[in-house]
Amino acid sequence: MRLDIITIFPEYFAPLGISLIGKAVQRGDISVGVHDLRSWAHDTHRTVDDTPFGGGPGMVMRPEPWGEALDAILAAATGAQPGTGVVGGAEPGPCVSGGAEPGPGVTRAAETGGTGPQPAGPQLIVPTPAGAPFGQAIAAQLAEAEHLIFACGRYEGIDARVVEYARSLIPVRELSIGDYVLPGGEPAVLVMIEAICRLLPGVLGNAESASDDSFGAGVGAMHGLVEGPTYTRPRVWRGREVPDVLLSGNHAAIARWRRDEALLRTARTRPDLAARLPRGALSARDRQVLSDAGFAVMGEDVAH
Ligand code: JAH
Repeated sequence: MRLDIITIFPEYFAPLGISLIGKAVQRGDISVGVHDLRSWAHDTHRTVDDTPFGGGPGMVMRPEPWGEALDAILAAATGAQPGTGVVGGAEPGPCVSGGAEPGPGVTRAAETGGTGPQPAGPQLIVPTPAGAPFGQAIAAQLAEAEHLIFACGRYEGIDARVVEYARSLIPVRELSIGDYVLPGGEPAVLVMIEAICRLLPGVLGNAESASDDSFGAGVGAMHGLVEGPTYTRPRVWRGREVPDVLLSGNHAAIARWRRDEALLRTARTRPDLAARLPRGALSARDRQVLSDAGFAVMGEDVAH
């Protein structure tokens, strides 16, 4: 997988050089380019912002550097192999300005919604509080992508014509990681890259961990539920014991206990998720567990 990030703070992405992603980059499973937007600002102060048309507070990112940045990255993607990833470092290669002619593979205007297969070639991801919610399902879709380009906005956002222009070249997704405003898109991009890359084959190390965790990738017993508690040694710590069932060796009982805990925790802390559980997701036993704990269970009084 190829990742390109456009930002005015390239140093922000130093963490991509460590841990699971750092190792995947070293192996060559992922290549990362971090690009300073100011490389494509040509005035003496390398200005990337300007006052908003129509008035209002703050500043807006100017479209020209963004257009050149996208053209250059798309040209590099379709021409020779992209240069070696630059993590937390300087701008790779010379700035291509003007007529970067997108070649085959970047001229589709198709939108990437829904759950279908990922388009070949690059797509643009723009973090914004106005975007569609980024969740595990979208992370799993994007883990199938060939090339993701992330555009980090700052200030009051990027001139709207940039996304419009990008959509004329490649699929674009505006995504939100939650209902809060950040000073810029950088933290959201790190979050999305971590969530996507841990799903890549070989990146996590333990193939089971990704499918059985909270929001497990659409399969598995815990789909749609958050995880219950986990324990390791020592069996007794500061007077607190690990639940006996986990030491019983009875795998069916352990699985049932874990499901009970996941159901109760989901009902307690994520009523929004509990309400969205699809019809048929809860067994009679599941319903009993929830109603014993005092939760109203939809459909429990419905005769079939
Ligand atoms: C803020 C550009 N969903 C979280 C999120 C994502 C992006 C931004 N804020 C919050 C943001 C300023 C400029 C993007």
